[in-house]
Amino acid sequence: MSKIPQYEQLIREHKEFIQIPNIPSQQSNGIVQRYKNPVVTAAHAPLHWRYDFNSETNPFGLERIGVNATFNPGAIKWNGKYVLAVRVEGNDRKSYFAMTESPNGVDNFQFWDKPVELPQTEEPDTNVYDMRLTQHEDGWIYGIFCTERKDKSNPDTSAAVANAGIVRTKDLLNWERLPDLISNSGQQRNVVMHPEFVNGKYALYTRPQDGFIEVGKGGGIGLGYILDMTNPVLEDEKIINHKIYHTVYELKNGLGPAPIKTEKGWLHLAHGVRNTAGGLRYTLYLFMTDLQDISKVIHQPAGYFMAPNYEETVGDVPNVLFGNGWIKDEDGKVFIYYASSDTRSHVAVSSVDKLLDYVMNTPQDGLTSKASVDTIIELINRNKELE
Ligand code: M1P
Repeated sequence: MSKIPQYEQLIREHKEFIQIPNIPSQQSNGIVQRYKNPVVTAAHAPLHWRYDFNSETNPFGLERIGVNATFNPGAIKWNGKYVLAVRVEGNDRKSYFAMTESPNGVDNFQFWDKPVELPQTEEPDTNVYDMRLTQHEDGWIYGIFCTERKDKSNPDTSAAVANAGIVRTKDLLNWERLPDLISNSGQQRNVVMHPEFVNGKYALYTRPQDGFIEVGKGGGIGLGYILDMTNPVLEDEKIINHKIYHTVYELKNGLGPAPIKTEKGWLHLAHGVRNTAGGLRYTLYLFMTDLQDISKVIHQPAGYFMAPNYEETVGDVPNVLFGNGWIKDEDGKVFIYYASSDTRSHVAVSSVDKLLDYVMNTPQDGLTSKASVDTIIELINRNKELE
């Protein structure tokens, strides 16, 4: 048996591509430092997932199984490596999870040998995406993701039901599937586990919606509690961070990854969505909740801290930044992993100190143009006192 003639060249070029060093991009607002290249793209997907290397069964050396996009990664520091649980989407539109790791968090991301083989419940998932990883104090690493299935009660071929699928692991290799979330909402996406027990219970952030696409009356970031993750019945779900008219989270408001604990409060990364003539616009924003009462928002700067830049607006679903993974290093550095336009994954680097300063000292949204101008005038006057 011989390998396809292109084999050596494909392998060499793929290796060279993965090893391209990443460098900080030139512009920075001081809050985060973006990097020039995306960290994970479809071209990073291993060749042995895509090509049949046997020249007898693949005489033309064609790519057999295409990868369309690599986005919305969950993130965790594991054995000293920066590990992402990437949403890999095939040309067939199905998403699956695959782990990829980097030695430094900004480049050289290499996929593990095989994609995650996700155990199924009695009702198989049609599509899975957007895993949030939480290293919980109970000793497990939980992965909570969206499981999507056809809405059998609706004849429309695109009618779907979204719920939170739950897995847990101790090594990121062997995953135990738990039952899907049991909640009062018809649609649950963007479910994230808090890393600590709250009054002996698991705490989960949610984003209930009335319909798969339509948000309806529901929405905003919810918080509820579960006694036993093997029977995940969500209790006391309440919205702690609402959708608000004429803000960046007017249409949808959902949490990204599990919050980072700081001495000032729990730091949250979230996405806000608004509608425009050009479709939905997803931006990233930050807020902080109280260390003792995690349902209490204590700081929320106005608007976004990251929105799609020109290059990031281009992709399968334009004008989207989505972030569901970040890693805090021991020295306080924070690696924010986010995806642009449902196409590729990026990193932006900051620090706990900078993010705290941003969250605690940026004016909040006054909700009117007049209030925004008043805030600017107040800053101008303070600056003039320095002259
Ligand atoms: O296309 C933008 C996003 O749409 C969905 O997210 P949400 O439920 O927050 O609206 C998901 O498909 C997400 O993966 C995607 O990035």
